[in-house]
Amino acid sequence: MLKVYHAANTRSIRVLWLLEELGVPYEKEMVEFTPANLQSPAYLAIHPLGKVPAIDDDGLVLTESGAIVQYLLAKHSGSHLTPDIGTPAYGKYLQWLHFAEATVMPPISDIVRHTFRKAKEDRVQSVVDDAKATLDKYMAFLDRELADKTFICGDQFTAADIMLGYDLNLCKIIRFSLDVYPNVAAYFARLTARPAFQKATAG
Ligand SMILES: N[C@@H](CCC(=O)N[C@@H](CS)C(=O)NCC(=O)O)C(=O)O
Repeated sequence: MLKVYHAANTRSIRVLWLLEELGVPYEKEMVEFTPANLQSPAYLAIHPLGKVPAIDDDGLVLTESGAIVQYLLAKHSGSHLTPDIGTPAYGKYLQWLHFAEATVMPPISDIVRHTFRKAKEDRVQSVVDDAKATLDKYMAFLDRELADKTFICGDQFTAADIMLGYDLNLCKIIRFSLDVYPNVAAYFARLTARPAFQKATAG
């Protein structure tokens, strides 16, 4: 059975959320999210960089949450979670799917590292301040984009919402308030109301 290496609050939520939306059975392998465990020989044999998520699909080990999402969609008839391949809408969908990891996550990661993960003496406040200013710019952009949309690609819920929804959930966890971006806040509320999101974030 498909195995998902998961740790609470991490990008592996994207994989669990997608699998819940697809109704594909999986086995959840909890990963202790400590440097000692992530960098242990046993875990590095699964993810050579010591990160989550990773999946093991009958011996095929994949890392990179976005790639895992695209692989699982292709393998498990996830066409209801993407626009039709090859259409302009599909191009926009890919843009948003990758925007979530490639653009939005770096400032969030900076805030996480310099607020929680690094030793107190290694935290740099100016990194946090810069990251918050960058994130504000991205959220304001997202707010304009969502002004007349239910989901990021329009009326259809897609896997790009799963990728982005994780980012917004992390904003909540790090107390980066979404209240000043009303369209983003309403969008996030729509996403968190989904049973699949609730199952994926339950533990
Ligand atoms: N681009 C990768 C990033 C993976 C990543 O950085 N995961 C974080 C958790 S959300 C992690 O494992 N961090 C632990 C570390 O870097 O030591 C992906 O999307 O899968």
